[in-house]
Amino acid sequence: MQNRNPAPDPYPTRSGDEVRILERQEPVIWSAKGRTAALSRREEDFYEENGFLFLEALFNEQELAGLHAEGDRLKQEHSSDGRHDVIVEPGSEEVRSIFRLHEMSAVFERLIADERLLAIAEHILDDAVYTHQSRANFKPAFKGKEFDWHSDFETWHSEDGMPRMRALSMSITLSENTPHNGPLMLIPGSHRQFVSCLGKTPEYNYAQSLKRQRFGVPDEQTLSEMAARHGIVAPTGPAGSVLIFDCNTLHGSNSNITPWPRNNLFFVYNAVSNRLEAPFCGTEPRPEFLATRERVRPIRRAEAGEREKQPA
Ligand code: 6CS
Ligand code: FE
Repeated sequence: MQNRNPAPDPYPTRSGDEVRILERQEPVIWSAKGRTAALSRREEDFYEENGFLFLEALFNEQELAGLHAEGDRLKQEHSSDGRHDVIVEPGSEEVRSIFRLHEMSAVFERLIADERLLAIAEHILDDAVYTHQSRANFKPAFKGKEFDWHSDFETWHSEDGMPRMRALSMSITLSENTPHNGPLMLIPGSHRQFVSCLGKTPEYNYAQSLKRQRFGVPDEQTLSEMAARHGIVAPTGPAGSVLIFDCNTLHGSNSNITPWPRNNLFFVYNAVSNRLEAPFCGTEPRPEFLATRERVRPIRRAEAGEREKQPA
């Protein structure tokens, strides 16, 4: 598909052999600060400066038990049916990711609309929001493989046509994240710059990139410089914690050779005003299970009553 976006691309990437570092053009927090009960002023400042925020133990044990059961159910139900939205590990049949949680499961659909999460997403993005992508990432004990360094926005911009940095991710931990079981690592402050990456995106890149990402991974020199300047952090904590991070924060994770799985849910909230256009790298759009293009539905608040009526 030719890039039919009329305006010049503010974030060119994967267009050849040139690495460029470009300044971010958008704010990190779109609303006026201090106008939400969902985050304290300190939390807002931290997020703005670092491009992430870790909220420890936001969900209680009972809620967590319900989420666990639902995650296990989906994994069991879909582990061997070869669905295109269920990704297995490179070199084995272990389930690595299950996509489209918000359409596959009423429990996860409600969770995405949970006031504690939605209020933060709407505040930071200052707009109604919809689910751009949702997935469960299972990093099984002993065998779980790594995720290479990347900015999600780099992929969503080039392969999905997301125009601006007006999206964020929330990772809800279903198992304890320890320093050892492959927790998500981030480069704080990296969200302020866009690292334009090498290479040219092949068609159907996603079939490979969801197992092991090769395009959209910054070169080693740039990563070394960014890490030297900002350091690397890996928030750890109990199951039921939430890691919120900006769409352009560089992140990745190591493999898991411990006996403890590292499972989490991953929801991407995008501003409705930031809907997808044609992919900026000129490829065919990725399928809907990876990137919502057609079924854009603003997330409606789950009423407290509604949440209680239905079993978690
Ligand atoms: O493809 C995606 O949308 C996401 N998955 C990977 C492995 N990298 C980019 C982005 O986070
Ligand atoms: Fe990512």
